[in-house]
Amino acid sequence: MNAGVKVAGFVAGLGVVLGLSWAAGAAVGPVLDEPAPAAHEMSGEASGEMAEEASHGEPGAHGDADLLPGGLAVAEDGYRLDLADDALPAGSQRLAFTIVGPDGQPVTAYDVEHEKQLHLIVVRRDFRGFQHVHPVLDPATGVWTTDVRLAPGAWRVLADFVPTGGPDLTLGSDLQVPGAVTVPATAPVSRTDTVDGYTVTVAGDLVAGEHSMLTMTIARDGRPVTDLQPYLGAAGHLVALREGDLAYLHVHPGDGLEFAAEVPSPGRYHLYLDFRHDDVVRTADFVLEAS
Ligand SMILES: [Cu+2]
Repeated sequence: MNAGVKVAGFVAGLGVVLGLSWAAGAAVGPVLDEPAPAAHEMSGEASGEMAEEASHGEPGAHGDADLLPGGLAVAEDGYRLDLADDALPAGSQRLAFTIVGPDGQPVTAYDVEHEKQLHLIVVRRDFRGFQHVHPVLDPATGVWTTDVRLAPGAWRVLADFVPTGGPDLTLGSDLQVPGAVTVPATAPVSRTDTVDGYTVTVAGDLVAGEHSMLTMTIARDGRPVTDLQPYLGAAGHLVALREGDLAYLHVHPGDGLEFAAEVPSPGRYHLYLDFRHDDVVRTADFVLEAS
């Protein structure tokens, strides 16, 4: 995916059309997903999901794979996300965890997807404090560690990974941060975000159960940004979380930056776009309502 090259020549700045495939996190089998990271984004075809599901050898466990997004379960297909701490103090903290495999041992071998062995999302349940980080694995113990910034409240930790020889998984676990919590009002639908002087706008509408197109544009000082740097092998990196249960979707724009968005149900979705410019990765967030 030479997304950076394509972005540099894009007349209207960055036109990122992002594809959302809800089944990707939970139902993509190892066989079809291994040849290229791009396969991750191409799993939205119903027929493909069925084939991938069959490759698990556990069709019953994914009987509703088309409707079941990733990130809702702490364990799946014999793999479990095990946080070292169920609670951490507020502030900058070291977060540690293991992925325990079907044999009861920490998993130490992972496939690289989107340039990383594991993608970790840490976000408070009210969708504040979003962090997309890449923990470091101790290959001897299987312990992953990363630094995160925590404010008081209930947090969700989502790990997106492919154990070598296993399925593509997104597992989620709760993390409590004691302290006085100020509960903000529910964020309204928002199509524009400004971060560090960059104005990021999303166009397009989500329609539940259908392929929808989302187009992102990034501008600074009123001018389109045309020299975005690739990040994780793509022009941008999108995470979507469903309001209510924080069901998780992890996608990157693919070659040509055009994908169809597919969400499983009506309601609000919180989108987080990581983009890289002038050697800094920033995150813009949006709230869309799927009809
Ligand atoms: Cu990542």
